[in-house]
Amino acid sequence: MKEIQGIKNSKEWQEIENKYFSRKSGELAKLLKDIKDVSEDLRPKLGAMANDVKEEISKALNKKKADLDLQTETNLEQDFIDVTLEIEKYKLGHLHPMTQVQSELEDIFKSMGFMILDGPELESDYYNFEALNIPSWHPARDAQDTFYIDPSTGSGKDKLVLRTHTSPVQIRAMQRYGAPLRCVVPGRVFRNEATDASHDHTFYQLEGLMVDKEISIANLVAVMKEMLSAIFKKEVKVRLRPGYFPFVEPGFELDFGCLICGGKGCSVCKQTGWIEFVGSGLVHPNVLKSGGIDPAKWSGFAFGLGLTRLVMMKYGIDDIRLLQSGDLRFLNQF
Ligand code: FA5
Repeated sequence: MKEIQGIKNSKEWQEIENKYFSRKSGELAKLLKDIKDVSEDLRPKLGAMANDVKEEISKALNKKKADLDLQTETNLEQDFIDVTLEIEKYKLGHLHPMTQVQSELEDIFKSMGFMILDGPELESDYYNFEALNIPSWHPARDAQDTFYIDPSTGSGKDKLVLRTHTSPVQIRAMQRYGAPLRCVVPGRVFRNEATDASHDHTFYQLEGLMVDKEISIANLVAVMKEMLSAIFKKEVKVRLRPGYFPFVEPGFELDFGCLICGGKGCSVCKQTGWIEFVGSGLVHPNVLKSGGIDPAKWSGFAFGLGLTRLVMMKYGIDDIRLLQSGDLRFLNQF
């Protein structure tokens, strides 16, 4: 009885109840088992006593349990928490505007049957230049001021570069999937640029490649138009002009009418009213060969668009460097 009086919580209550009432090891079970060993004339008396004791303990335990339950209820009342009260909400972040536009573009190209591919940012000189018809002596190398990596850090044979464009993935894709082929490759590229409002040293491009039978410039223009109207959902002025890239023939540059100044001239378009947006053209036969595809049977178009500049035009961002700045006052606006 003293033990039961001393119980302070339901855990202790359970321990005491086990101690006496456990079927296997409880004190009462042991006691009742031992009764069969006493002499026959004592047995009924002892049996009756044991039952009385059992009942008394059981009653005391039940009473204690009722007291404890009551106490718990009182505690609950004292510790009342209003779960319907407003709590401070977690501040959720959101996707970077670059990522948002990239996903939108991926959806548009997927709907036209293009695969989305990826390639290494640390690329070999071979894939970044040689395989794209730009040998080491070619003046076109000067157009993409390159971060070369110390050759002693590479595997030795191949010079490594931070890729200057997403075009090396054209070769990787052709080697891997052969023809026919439709893919786009969004990704980060690097150039040793003197930065300004429309040039950064680290920016994003989206490469496109389609290889099939009798591909022409008409296919290229159709895909460009489809993409631009899906992304801007409004009329955007574009102009196509001849452009030189050793990996296409013929080659074109496509420009936007600057949406920051409406074509009047500003620091983003360098007062010209136009922004260089995409390099493109029909894939050069040498490039198809590097990719293991027979140029006598297949032809293709390719383009490399400035994803970062597209984001600038879509949202009216007047300095490209804001996009990589990590400045929350800027990022929270999207
Ligand atoms: C290339 O990089 C070619 N690989 C594109 C290409 C692909 C041509 C397939 C033909 C076929 P270019 O250097 O012009 O081309 O860059 C392509 C686009 O990237 C430019 O039109 C521009 O929108 C963007 N761009 C270039 N340099 C920068 C820079 N420093 N900062 C931001 N965007 C840039």
